[in-house]
Amino acid sequence: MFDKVLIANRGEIALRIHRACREMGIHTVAVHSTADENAMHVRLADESVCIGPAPSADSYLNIPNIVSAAMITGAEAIHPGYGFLSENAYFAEIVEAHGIAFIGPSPQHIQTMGDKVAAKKTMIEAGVPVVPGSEGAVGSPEDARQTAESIGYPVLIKASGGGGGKGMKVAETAETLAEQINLARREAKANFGDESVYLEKYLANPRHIELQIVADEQGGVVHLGERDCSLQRKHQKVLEEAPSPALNAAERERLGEIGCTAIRRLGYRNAGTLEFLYENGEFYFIEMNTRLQVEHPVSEAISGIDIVREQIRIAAGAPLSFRQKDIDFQGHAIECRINAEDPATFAPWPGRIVEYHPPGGLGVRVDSGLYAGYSVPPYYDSMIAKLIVHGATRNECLMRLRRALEEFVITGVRTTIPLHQELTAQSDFINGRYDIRWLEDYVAGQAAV
Ligand code: MV4
Repeated sequence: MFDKVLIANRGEIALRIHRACREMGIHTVAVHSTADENAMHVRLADESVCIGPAPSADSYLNIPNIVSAAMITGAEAIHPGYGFLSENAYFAEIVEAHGIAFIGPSPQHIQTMGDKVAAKKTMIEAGVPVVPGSEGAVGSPEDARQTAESIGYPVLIKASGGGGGKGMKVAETAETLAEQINLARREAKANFGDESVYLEKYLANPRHIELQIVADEQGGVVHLGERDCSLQRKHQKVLEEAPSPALNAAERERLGEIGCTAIRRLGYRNAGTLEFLYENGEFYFIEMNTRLQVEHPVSEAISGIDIVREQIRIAAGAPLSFRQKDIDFQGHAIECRINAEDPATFAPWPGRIVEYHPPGGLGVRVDSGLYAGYSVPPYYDSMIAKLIVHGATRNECLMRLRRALEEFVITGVRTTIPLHQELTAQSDFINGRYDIRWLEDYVAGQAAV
């Protein structure tokens, strides 16, 4: 096992990784920008190295500085967390070229899944159902027109280099296809430096359901169940739950089978997430995330598995410490992402935390680097805490969540806690009746009142 791990991230996830390391007897190295010298994970880590000024491009994305920090401190492995360099194949390659273990998949798998056209092709070959669409990137306007005709309108135009919803355009009819493709190409070129796009049948009201998997170097592959991540606003997840209230036992079983079979065929290692759209009882693969995700704690809650611990073990060459049959899914879990934002307008609200009183009690977990007196810097993502609640049933979980939200005190900045209180009181949410459009519609409705 490693003796020392460098944590190439900040905020709650840096703290989360530190905690897993500590429990494994592993020393930690925190790296931080000048804006984060007072961060909780920096205080707790065994060592810390300043890697640059506040802007991410100069610090958390600064590969030479991060690799140098690992070399100087003698770290044997780097955990990239999520965001920043976590899905940068070049970073993974550089890290490995310096004799340091990258706690994640191989650079090749990161590369393939980062190219959405290649990812889809790979998944088709691995027997995974995908959204009907073009075979690879579209060519000439005539080729696109024919493909769209055979898929049927409306069609969605997606960027090969995209993901996360950037550069998507809908063509309702043949008349607007060429124009929408041009718009999508221009956006794709500007955002990803790659103007290739592909077409998919546009699904009107799907749910977003993703499968968490972990895989070791010895061919062990286990899924930790699905998460329903349909409650999103502007492609930012707001609340996630596991299991999905939309699936029955047979559908759940089928999803697990599809996912594990594919991961085995791919020879993928470490933690990963297969993203699907789910509509009318069918799953359609859209993308794969080759990193630890923000919402991983809901899977930990229902499976009892420490995903970060497994990631570290896998990177050190150890086999998974369990098989699929050892996983005994228990109850229901919900995560609320708490952002330093105005709860109505979502305007970022950085500033100094005056009071901080997180909720506690049975089945309540708070992942956060906050403390009274801490200043939320304006340079990074506005998520400041995650509240994860676990209960024997969805109803118990929901009652517990409302109780925990009521206890949560954060003053000095505005937060999205009131939004979660409203959301968890809505009958559609209570009944599990929501799709990927629901939250956006709800927010628009509230703004109109
Ligand atoms: C789609 C879709 C409808 N039909 N693909 C958005 C982000 C990217 N990961 C994929 N996305 C979508 N792909 C087809 N063929 C609708 C979305 C989508 C969405 C997906 C998941 C969660 C929230 C969403 C919000 C808007 C659009």
